[in-house]
Amino acid sequence: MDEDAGSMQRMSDCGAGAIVTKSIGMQPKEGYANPTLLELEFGLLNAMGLPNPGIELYGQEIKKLKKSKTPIIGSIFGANTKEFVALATKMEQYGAAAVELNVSCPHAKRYGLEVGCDTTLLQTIVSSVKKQIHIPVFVKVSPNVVNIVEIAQAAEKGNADAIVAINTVKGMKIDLEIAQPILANKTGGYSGKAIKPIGVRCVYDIAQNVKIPVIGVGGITTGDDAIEYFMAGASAVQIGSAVYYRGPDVFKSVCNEISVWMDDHGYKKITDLVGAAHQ
Ligand code: RRO
Repeated sequence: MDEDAGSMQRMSDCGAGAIVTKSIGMQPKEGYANPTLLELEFGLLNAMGLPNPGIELYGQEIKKLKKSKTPIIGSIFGANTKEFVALATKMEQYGAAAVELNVSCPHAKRYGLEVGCDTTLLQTIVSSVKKQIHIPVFVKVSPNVVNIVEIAQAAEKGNADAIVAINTVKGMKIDLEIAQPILANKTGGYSGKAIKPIGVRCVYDIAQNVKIPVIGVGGITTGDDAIEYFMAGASAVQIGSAVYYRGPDVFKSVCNEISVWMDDHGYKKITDLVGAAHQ
């Protein structure tokens, strides 16, 4: 989603507080062959393959959307420091309110995890981007690592403004009749309800070990899910797969559900919930 102004406008109209773009790279990219997305019992499995129009063309989409006033978080992926700096600079020029460095796609050859697993490289990328632009820099980290806290700390050392946790969990679905993985790429990233406990655990661990804010994402479908992430230490949350399950009105619905829960339980501010599970 969010590869073009139309889909982003729709999310904005439906009450999203900010919009994270599809991850954008240096060149246009078609993505993997179909099948690229499967609905499984408890979530979605995707191997889209970073399809995007490339940073030059993408500027037009952001410009079309600028009228909506909803902050845009420009998600970017690169193969090296130079590419991340160039992409972030463009996103700032286009008017993005922040950039999100995607160093965590589970099936992006040369991009994604190759970058996001190397703490030294990650710190260099983040600090180089930070020196170049003036808008906040978020770093989206992967659960498919031995120690997600180390990765988040490397981003913090590079002066990241926030950590976004988590990207999808690496998975596979095999068709019994043909005895083959169904996705053309064979492996993919699992999202939706099934991964919420993994995301909550990652946010909890990261929040305990970094000083910068954490943005929680992974399986948030209801207000209760968002509150769980707040209690784990998230200051804000992102919603992706739930748009598929509940439609684009999910943003308003989740906000209303959070408000009702807070009223029922005597909470006045979201900040009173943030990190409550650590006390
Ligand atoms: O495009 C994708 O296949 C993709 C990306 Br960029 C990502 O960050 N996470 C994911 O599950 N899929």
